[in-house]
Amino acid sequence: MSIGQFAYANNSNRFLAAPALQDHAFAVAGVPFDGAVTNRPGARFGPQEIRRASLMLCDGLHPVFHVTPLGVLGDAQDMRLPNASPLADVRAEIERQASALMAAHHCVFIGGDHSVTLPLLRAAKARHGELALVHFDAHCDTWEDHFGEPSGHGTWTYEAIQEGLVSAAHTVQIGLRSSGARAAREYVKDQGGLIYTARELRGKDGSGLYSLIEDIKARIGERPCYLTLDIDCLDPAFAPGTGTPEPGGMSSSQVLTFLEELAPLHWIGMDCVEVAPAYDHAELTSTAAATFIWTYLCAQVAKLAL
Ligand SMILES: [Mn+2]
Repeated sequence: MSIGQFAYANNSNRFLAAPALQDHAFAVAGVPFDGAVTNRPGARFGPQEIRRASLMLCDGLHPVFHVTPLGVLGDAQDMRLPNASPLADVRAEIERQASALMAAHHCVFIGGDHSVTLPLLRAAKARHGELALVHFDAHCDTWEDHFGEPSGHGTWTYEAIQEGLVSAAHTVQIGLRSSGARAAREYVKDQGGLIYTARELRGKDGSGLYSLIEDIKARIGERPCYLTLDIDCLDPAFAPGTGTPEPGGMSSSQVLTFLEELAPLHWIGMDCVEVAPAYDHAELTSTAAATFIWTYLCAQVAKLAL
């Protein structure tokens, strides 16, 4: 036996130290683009930090789902993107690469700023049809323009509904709390969807969230569902390393309760975005992101065994 067999895999640059992507059922891919932020940039470095934080999760079974994604997971590394090109060109390239990955794998994408979700949804809609959407965020991302520009990291939800990528009635936003015009903040609700603001979630944890989670499951039913998780849904105490932090947010345990209890939905993919390591402390933010992605993957892998 070589000593390497026993070494803790802290030198891998792949999620959970998984192998390079081949014919695995599940794929992780980085989308290192942060050219559409309004405030602090840096989310292009999110994927590599989240991968590094994931390494402590690489050896063992999930405590709720009793599985590991290792064996069915490969890491596709980061997309290579035309970072200095117009946003539409960057998004076209993200969509092209995401489509190729989705054709062969159940995909988890690691951002990147939240503008990357629009092309990921375009690729997912082409494959699965109109999607249900579960959207964790401090921000509604339903602004009709981006400080005078047509699109950015705060417009994609509006655009996804307008384009028919997601069904407004089956869109659920969780954790919202930022300032903004009422028309933007309540857009999804006005279109027939569900919003649970961070204020409504105050003091609710564990079983205190179950009835709300049952409402979400009843609303979405069997529809193909996409998860987008902006790390700034968390309070900055749990996730300081992000571009647009908003105090008064969710706790890590609240998000984990949602992810664990919503596991039965027909998930077709997810992204986790807006981790900006330069503003992080003690790897809090990247560790939270890695744990959320790991929880999602374990929930899906557990279903394979049923
Ligand atoms: Mn946000």
